[in-house]
Amino acid sequence: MGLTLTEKILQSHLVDGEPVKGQEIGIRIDQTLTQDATGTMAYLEFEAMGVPRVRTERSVAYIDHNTLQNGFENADDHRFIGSVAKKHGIYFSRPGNGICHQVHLERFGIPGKTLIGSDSHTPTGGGIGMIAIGAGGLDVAVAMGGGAYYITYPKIVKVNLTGKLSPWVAAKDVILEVLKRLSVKGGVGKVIEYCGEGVKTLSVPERATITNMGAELGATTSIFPSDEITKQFLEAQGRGEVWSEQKADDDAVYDEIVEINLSELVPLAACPHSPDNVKSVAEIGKLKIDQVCIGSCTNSSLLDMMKVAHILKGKTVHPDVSLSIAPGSKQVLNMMADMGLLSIMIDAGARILESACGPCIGMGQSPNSAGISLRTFNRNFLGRSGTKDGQIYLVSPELAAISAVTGYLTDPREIGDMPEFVLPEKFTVHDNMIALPASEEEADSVEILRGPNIKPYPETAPLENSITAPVSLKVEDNITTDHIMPAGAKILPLRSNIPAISQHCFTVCDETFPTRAKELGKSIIVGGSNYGQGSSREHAALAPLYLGIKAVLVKSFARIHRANLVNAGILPLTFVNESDYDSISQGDVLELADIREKIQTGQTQFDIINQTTGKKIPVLCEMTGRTKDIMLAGGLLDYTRENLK
Ligand code: MIC
Ligand code: SF4
Repeated sequence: MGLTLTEKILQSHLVDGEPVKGQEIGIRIDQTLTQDATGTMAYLEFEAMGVPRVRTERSVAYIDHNTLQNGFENADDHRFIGSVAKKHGIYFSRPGNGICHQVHLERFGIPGKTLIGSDSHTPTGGGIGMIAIGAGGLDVAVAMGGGAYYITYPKIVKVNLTGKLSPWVAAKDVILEVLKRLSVKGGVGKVIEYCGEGVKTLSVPERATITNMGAELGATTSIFPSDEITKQFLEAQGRGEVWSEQKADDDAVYDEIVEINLSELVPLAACPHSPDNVKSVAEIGKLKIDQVCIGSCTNSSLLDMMKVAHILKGKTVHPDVSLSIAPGSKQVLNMMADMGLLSIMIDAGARILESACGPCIGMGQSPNSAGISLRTFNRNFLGRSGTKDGQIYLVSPELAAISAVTGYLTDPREIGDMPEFVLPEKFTVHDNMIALPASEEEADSVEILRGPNIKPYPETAPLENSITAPVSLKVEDNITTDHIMPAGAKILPLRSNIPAISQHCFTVCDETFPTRAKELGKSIIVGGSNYGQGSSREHAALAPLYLGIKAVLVKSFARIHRANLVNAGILPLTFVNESDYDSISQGDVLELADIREKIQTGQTQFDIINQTTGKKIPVLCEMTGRTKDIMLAGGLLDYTRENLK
């Protein structure tokens, strides 16, 4: 029986476990990436492990999220990360060099290799045939130290692409179509592998848009084969030598097959407030807009910018609309300048932003009250834009650009003929904003620069034998990490200070939560299905840890967040009967008797008692050998320290 591409790469990197679907495996990690918003914590954790030099083939630290610097905090974090990188053998992509995923694809990604990154959009690397997975910062720290990365051996979904995109229909519409069909939960436990004749019609940046936003499916990752088109892209980056062909066997067997005829797709938009709330432009109708933002790791490639410039040429942004454009990397911005694209955009009235995440993570450009904003980004969760009642639609750059001109949500096919957009044969390569690490001899003398806002990892303790604690918060289905630990210009600077950032935990849902949880000392959160979807931020586990959360009981978890809870030593429990969710109210006291013993002896299903109502509630707590030991130790940091001894 033939193998899928995913299986080939996973099996060639297998260091622990058996390749059996649903079982935990450990894989060797070739490359890691971090960004600054999760990186400070990841490097504090790496330091705490006491490993002098990274043991990966390539580790890169990017500064792209917190670049607003409206206070000393972000700049201090940048300096800290830069100094850690220099000392410990990590390449450092300086602020201004671009968004981690865009730069990594351009300058570091290698087909057939494994990459984990402390950012949920790390699967962008799947666009060149890597197994690239988003993970918590602590998992990345462990991988930098040479440790394996653990995932559930995934089911594999084949997305069979046929046909060719019609003019002005974009790669973004492909992933929006997949989201429409599979939903934000549809990818959990799965890798999405793109195959079929249609693959050959898509360039690397288009493939990367699709794998990037595959994160919104809840998938472990997404991957395209590495073929002649990948080769050309890498050659144009001056990196042809790292290319290899990567593809599935012809007789590979998949768990599910999704058929997409590219020729049949139409321009789509994800409506507020979920990436899977997808409608066609025709269905949405004539929608007056206030803002357009072009950029983010999903759609900020040179190809995207070429299309946008073509549409804006000789036009003026509509008087009622604000248009911002953030090119994905220094390379993209530089080439836009050389090719004259930048002056077209400036002339049309676009507000050019630095190459960084910017508005995508609420770092500026929040829309007006109840403002309607079209964004080429990947997430439109409630409040993420920084305006609580902002109405965010996720669209392609083509649709965004034409709508900025008309002032209404506009079908880009109205533009008329589409020229062929061809990527340059050679990109401008100048890696002068990537600082190299110190040599091993010099490393000892590199001083780590710590700012006053950088506080250590919160205290953990081994799992108690029994836990009796009240429910401090009950929330609904599809809670995102943006609910649990909001981002934005005010809160992001606190990413390296858990006590301070905890004061914002869950405030989107309930402003009184942080104070209440702290007063209770220890407590439990109850939630619905797909709890913790979205970002990889481990702060969504570390802030609850600091606030005394001992367990989270939900209908189901999103993958990265569940792993982050275990890493933080917080018990992840799921209801055996989802209907029991209704039997618990906020304030009820739950008793988890002999929990340590149960986990130690490998019990995966047991009853907990709602002391307030007297009801017995069966719950699942599935822990494999390694996760069990992590839980008992009080989290991954303690576990790793014990195992490094
Ligand atoms: C995001 O898009 O939500 C982020 C900000 O990039 C996060 C990481 C973070 O919270 O720092 C992600 O996707 O993992
Ligand atoms: Fe940055 Fe937005 Fe991409 Fe996250 S999704 S890495 S915030 S650009």
